[in-house]
Amino acid sequence: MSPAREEAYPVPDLGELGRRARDVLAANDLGTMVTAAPNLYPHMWSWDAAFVAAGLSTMSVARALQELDYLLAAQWDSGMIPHIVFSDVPGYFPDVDRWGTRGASPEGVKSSGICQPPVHATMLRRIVERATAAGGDDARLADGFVRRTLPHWIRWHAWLRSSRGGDGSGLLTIYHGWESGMDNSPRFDGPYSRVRPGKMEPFVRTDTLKVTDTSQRPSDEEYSRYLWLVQQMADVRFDDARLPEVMAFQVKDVFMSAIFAAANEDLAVLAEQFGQPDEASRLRQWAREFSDGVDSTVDPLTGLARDRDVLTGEWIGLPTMAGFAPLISTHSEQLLARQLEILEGPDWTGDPRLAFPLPASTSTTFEGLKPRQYWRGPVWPVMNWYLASCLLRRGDAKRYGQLREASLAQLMEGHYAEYYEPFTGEPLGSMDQSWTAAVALEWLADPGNG
Ligand code: 9WN
Repeated sequence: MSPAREEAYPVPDLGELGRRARDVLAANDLGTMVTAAPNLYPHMWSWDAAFVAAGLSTMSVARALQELDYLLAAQWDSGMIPHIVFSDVPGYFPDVDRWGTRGASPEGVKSSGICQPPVHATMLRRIVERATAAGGDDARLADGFVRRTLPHWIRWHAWLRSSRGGDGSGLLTIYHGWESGMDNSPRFDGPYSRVRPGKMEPFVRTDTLKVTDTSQRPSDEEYSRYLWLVQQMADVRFDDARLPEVMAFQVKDVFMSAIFAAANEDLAVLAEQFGQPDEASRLRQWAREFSDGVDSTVDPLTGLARDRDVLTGEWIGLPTMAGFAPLISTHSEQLLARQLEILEGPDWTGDPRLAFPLPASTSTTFEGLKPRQYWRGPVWPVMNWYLASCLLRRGDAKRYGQLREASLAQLMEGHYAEYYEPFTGEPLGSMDQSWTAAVALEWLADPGNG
């Protein structure tokens, strides 16, 4: 790090950061679930819940497992884990009625009808390791939890593999940008441009009542496409088999596929530990299949991984964070080295204009960069922690340590914001985002030096 950078980094007050993170999670906790954020997202989101559970486990393994249990209770008969489990708090749109999932979801479950990236098994493995190291009640609880829930996590992975990745490409298909978790990323501009909303119920958004600077959120036109896709699914009663025929948006999501590859590996470790060697070997096969699938998308010119529009067959090779999918899942040392070089180069963390040397959601030199708008440029703390934790798993304590230092310095500004402006470090979106607080606790709990 340059001397100027060095100076810009105050030594973080870890105690204060940790206390604030705990306060955010406690305040967002409804008792049954930790909502993704107060006001803006008053429900449980699938991948948020997994990150939140990891953060919670630094304080209470029991509370962390309860969070995962609550999510699992909403699992559909097909094996899908829905992207939202609704609380009774009003004020989020689209709500369960607009989703039209009643009858398709299990009796008594109030959920959306799509999924999100499968980070759960990876977070569960983390929690189990933490609990095992602590011993005593924590270890016993985690042991019982894995024994009881392993079949459900395996069913989730089996559903992803068969319903979304059964074509042998080693890549998962998404039918809505919300499934990627990176809703309005420029990755999806091409596919969305071909979604032509038909006749549907009028709607009133609630997000822009809460984040009143509308430049930070997707546009109304984007929302009408999001809602049209929900309607297309509801029209076929969320029948997985019919989605390929009817959906106007179908993308092979490379980042989600990499997450799936890593999660299969983690679930295989748990299956092995818990006496299920046959399941472990099936999961390892999927891990390999999807890690190869991700590698196969890399553009030899840019070195970045690409999505693919299923309906047109076109590659989507924009410089977004998804291009670094191989950092999560590749077995190729050569590809890993190339990706790290790009990551640390002038288009990403090496851009001297950055407030902190952290990867943004798109390259900072991308012509379509919108530094304040959601997934079109801001820095997302949760993504940085996830990528860093993947590097640490590979034994790269040095880079983990650098990302940790920069991430903690970023969070010193006093909020746990959903996302940050890359050049000024201004907090944006929700100011009390649960997963941001959760990953702060993870950074604090794990200095990464073993
Ligand atoms: C739609 C909850 C979720 C995250 C997503 C993020 C955002 C929802 C929204 O908030 O999406 O699912 O209403 O904008 O894009 O990654 O899980 O934090």
